[in-house]
Amino acid sequence: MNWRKNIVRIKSFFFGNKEESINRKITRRTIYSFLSLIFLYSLSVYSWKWIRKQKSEQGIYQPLRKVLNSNETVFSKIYSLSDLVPEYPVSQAVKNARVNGFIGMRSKLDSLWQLTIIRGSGDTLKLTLDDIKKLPKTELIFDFKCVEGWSQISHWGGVRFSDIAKHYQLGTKDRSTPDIMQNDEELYGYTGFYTPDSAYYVGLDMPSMFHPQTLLCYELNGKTLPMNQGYPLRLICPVKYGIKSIKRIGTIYFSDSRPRDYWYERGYDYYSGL
Ligand SMILES: Nc1nc2c(c(=O)[nH]1)N[C@H]1C(S)=C(S)[C@@H](COP(=O)(O)O)O[C@H]1N2
Ligand SMILES: [Mo]
Repeated sequence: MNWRKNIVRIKSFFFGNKEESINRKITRRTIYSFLSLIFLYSLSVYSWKWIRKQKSEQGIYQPLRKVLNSNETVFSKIYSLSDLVPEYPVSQAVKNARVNGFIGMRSKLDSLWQLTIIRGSGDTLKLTLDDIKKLPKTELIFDFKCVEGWSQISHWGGVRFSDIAKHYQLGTKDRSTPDIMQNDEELYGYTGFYTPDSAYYVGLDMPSMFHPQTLLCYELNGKTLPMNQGYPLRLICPVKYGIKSIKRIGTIYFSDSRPRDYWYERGYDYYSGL
């Protein structure tokens, strides 16, 4: 047999030829689909095994963490301070807002609670609830979204974070009045929060903190914030999933690196933008 004939045979084995019978054609294609099935299956098993062998970073395997981080790059690029989340009429807000998450809220609240704001090293500001209530009140009725998959329209009242920050010169390294629109060089990159017992903690990027609808809230449905909704003061950041809206704030601080974040350390997206 000469080599030419062999090549023709091999070729028709893989790709068929004009005289091929229907039966042979079917057999050939069955073998193909079988082989590709086995190939794709092994590929997915091997890639999952490979991912599992990688180092884990903040509660999640590194390759998956990379996916979350690149999501962050895209989302923070399209984020705009002037894009407001939709607001609703009061009639659409739920009367009994759902309570979700009790981390950092199990201990008894100190009756002498004050908000601690660490402006920079050695410069700490303490505010009472009355101090905070002296600033202009802002209300927000919006669709609150939790990563667990539920959402509801709820009605909050409090002070814009940007109003507090401007009034008390917060978030800048030189303690000047912050101005996010001016691409402020003096502005820290992040704001961090802790509950008084430090059990729950979050970190948010400054553009989200200075969003005009980001509030430090002391009211729900026009009344004092209930204990399980974060009394005396909670964050409502409507451009983020609910995980970032920390209830019962104890301490606020600023930093250029990402502050610790409870759910980030357990494998969630740090940015958690909507
Ligand atoms: N201190 C504290 N804040 C928290 C949580 C928590 O467990 N502890 N859970 C978060 C999550 S996951 C959500 S969805 C919202 C829920 O707020 P709600 O209880 O007012 O519905 O609070 C956030 N803030
Ligand atoms: Mo949540």
